[in-house]
This record gives sequence, C-alpha cells and structure tokens, in this order.
Amino acid sequence: MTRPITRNTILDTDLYCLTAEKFSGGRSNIDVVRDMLAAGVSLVQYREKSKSMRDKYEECLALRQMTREAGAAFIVNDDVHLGVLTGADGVHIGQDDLPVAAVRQLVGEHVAIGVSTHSPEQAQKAKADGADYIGVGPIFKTFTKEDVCDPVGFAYLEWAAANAGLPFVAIGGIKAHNVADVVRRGARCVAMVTEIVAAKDIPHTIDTIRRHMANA
Ligand code: 3NM
Repeated sequence: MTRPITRNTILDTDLYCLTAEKFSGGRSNIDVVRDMLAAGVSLVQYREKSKSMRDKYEECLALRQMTREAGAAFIVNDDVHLGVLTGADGVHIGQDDLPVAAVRQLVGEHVAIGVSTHSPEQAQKAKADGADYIGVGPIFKTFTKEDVCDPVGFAYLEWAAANAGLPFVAIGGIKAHNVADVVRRGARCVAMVTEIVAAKDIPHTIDTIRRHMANA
C-alpha cells in the first residue's frame, strides 16, 4: 500500500534512509536504494558529497523513478536545483545553505523543505522560516558528516518531541542497537546512513531495526 506524500506527510514513516556511496561497500547508490525499497523503506534522501553534478543528476533521475514506482518519497540533499529538476518530493538543507524563503521560491508550494538543526533555537527559527520538517541531531557521535557539531544527546531530542511543533527526524550515530532508546525519547521517524548503507545484508538489517523500533 502506498502512503500519501505531501509537505505535511513526508515524515509519516519510521525509517528515513540516506545514500552515501563511499560507505556502501563497493555497491552503487542505485543498488543500495533498490535494497532499501525492496525492504519496504518509504523515504530516501539522496546525499552525495563527491560526485560531479552531471553524475548526481543522472543518479537522481534514476532514483526518482525507482522511488516513484515503489510509492516512496524522494528527497535531495543540498542541491535544491537537482531536487527541482528531478521531481523530488522534498529538498533538505543545512544551516549554511540558502534561507528557507529563498528555497521556497525555487521549489514552489508542493515540495517539502527540511532543515538540519542542532539546537532548540535553530528549530524555532526553521519553523518560523517555514520549514516543513527538521532534522534533530546528531544524537550520538557520527563520523559520516564532516564538520558536524558534538552530539546533542537526548536533551535536544526530548525538547523537540515536546516542543518542536513540526515533524522531525532524529539523526546521527543511530544504529540497530540504540534505536529503541531514540524511539523511547520521542522520535517517530529515525534517519540512518552508515548502519544501513554499510550493512552486508541491507534488507535483513532494516528488518532488525524495525523490530527494535516496534518493540521500543
Ligand atoms: N546529519 P550516520 S548527522 C547527514 O546532525 C547527517 O544534522 C546530521 O550518519 C545532523 O547515521 C548526519 O552514519 C550523519 O551516523 C548521520
């Protein structure tokens, strides 16, 4: 069954999976996302830091088709123009990217805008600026994102669960072994990069994560 995918519902799922080819054990982003979708994941973010724009464009076109056929949402990180050109459901930006209002001008009224935040002040600003959802992290130490701040721990996560006032996704160092703690602290949607893309058996790992989340 496919779920509705709108600015309001884009995070209405348990797992938010991101690509990262350099951690994917020699597999392509396309192969990794195929496994994610086969396991029933319904939200994929394209995040790729070191490819040419042309390569990223071609990959996003392919991933957009695959996610659409699977009924899954597709979000593009950083490159707002890539998201627009490839028909993404959402774009995701960081604190140093274009302001939300400027991104809204580029993407129009139907594309979700997500903003990475690392403090209550940043969350409140993202909401006031018109973001559709926020990332809350890094919950734990992560080596996946360069230049990320120290872990915000559960304090910011619990603040977000009680006060954010818009959908949020917890991110940063989340693994099968600690995801239940993150859910118990109030996260309904959880983002993971390396735990999934680096897994030998991606569908099996996703099943395990989902079991931990359901039992939390
Ligand atoms: N954003 P992993 S942490 C992409 O805190 C990203 O905003 C973060 O990777 C944030 O699941 C992060 O491998 C990397 O730890 C998460």
